Amino acid sequence: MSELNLKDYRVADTITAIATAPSKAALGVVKISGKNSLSILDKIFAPKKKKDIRKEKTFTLHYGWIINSPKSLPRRQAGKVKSQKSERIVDEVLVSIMRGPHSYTTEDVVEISSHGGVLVLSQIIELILKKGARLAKPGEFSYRALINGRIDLLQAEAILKLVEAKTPKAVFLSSRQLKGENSDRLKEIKKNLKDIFVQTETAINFPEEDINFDKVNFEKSLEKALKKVKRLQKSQGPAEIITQGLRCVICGRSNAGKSTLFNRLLRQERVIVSKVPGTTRDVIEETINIEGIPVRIYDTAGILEPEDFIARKALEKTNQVFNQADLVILLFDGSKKLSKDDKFLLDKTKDKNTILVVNKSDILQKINLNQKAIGQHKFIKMSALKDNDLKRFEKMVYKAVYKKGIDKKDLIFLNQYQKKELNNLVENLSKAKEYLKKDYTLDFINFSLKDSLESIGKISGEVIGEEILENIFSNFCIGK
Ligand SMILES: Nc1nc2c(ncn2[C@@H]2O[C@H](COP(=O)(O)OP(=O)(O)OP(=O)(O)O)[C@@H](O)[C@H]2O)c(=O)[nH]1
Ligand SMILES: [Mg+2]
Repeated sequence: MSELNLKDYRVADTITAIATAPSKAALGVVKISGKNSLSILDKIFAPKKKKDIRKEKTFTLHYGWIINSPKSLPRRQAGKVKSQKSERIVDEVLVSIMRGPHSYTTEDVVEISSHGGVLVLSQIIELILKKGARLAKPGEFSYRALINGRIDLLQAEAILKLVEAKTPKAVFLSSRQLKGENSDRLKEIKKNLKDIFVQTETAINFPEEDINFDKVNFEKSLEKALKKVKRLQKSQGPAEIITQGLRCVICGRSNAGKSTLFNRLLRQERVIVSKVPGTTRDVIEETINIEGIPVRIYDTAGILEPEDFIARKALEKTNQVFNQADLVILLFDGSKKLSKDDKFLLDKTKDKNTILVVNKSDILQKINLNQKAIGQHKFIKMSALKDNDLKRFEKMVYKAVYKKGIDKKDLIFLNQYQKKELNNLVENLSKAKEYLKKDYTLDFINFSLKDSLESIGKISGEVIGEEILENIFSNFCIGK
């Protein structure tokens, strides 16, 4: 992606870009935004019906031809152009007009739908550039929407996530955020905080007026705001999992049935299964879909004491995916007593989000796994071979992602800057609460609230530095 500099984002310019993927396709779209959009269109477009395109209403569609005319022929008509030199015609198009402020950027926007050839699209762009527009930088249309107040930073993030979405659930959640549902949540928190901030300001600035500072009510409001913010903070983890996939590693001693379970989950014979211990000697990754969540599932090698290079390498890779895992599935062979390897792995997963699976429930059970060893982990007995309880197991995986207290509708997508600010927000509000409890002077509380309000402004994009904006929008594709 090209380097981006906010100084390039001169908002007075009329900008243009190809909005569709640069490949052979049935249709392609070129966008123009800015105050000269319509006058530029007028210079390159010959509508079928004679009309002054600059005067057409908003949200109207016009059929005609893009022409490469050296002469200026205002109010030309497609019929006339066609009968003249054909090399002047670039393409047959449909043009839509969206006048500001009711457009994506809030400026006058024109979208030209042409045939999708790369050459056609670049010829149209070239014509538009010749008539005075400049090429848009990555994300510049969305940037204009942001600074013109059409969207906030949460909605900008939602646009990015919508474009990248890999499952229907990710589409659903990002479109909710784009609609402004999370923006509204943030606005409400801001209003609450502003109210209590004003109370501290008044009490500090007018002490002589003996304003009754109602500590009990103040504490209640603060607590309420903190709760809402913490909920917001909690709902970002699962959102990330929904877009990027949950990393789920199957571990266990040799022959426990890891590869059997892996194949079952994939519904295909993806990896080799055999009764020979040490069959799998690599880490294999596949993505499955459990109730709309992409799960990146890893089959690993069961050898814990490698004797050759391949086994050593496999163990190294297993450790790597184990450390990054969001969820560990630790498999035991139910027909055998707990081994040294089992105990070692149990100890290793002590602090990990883990599901313990006692496999091979279809044959005689000898396993001696007591409650102490199970601890806080989720636990299931099943048979990967016979498919018993596979659905119940998948439900457990799903639930392991959505921990208690998280409402699916609640999820929020944030970029790294917004995440940092949300953490600051929680920290500052907790501080304010602490100060109040310890009867510190109101200045301390006032200060923390001020910082909190600033964090909210940074999350929504109201107050945000140029450098950060540059970084955010350079992740967008050109034309967005
Ligand atoms: N009876 C029974 N046998 C099973 C079950 N799951 C797996 N097996 C058998 O156990 C043997 C080992 O299965 P794998 O899936 O290869 O085990 P693994 O954990 O991947 O083994 P390694 O790759 O060697 O670490 C095979 O013969 C499977 O058919 C089960 O639920 N019940
Ligand atoms: Mg295996």
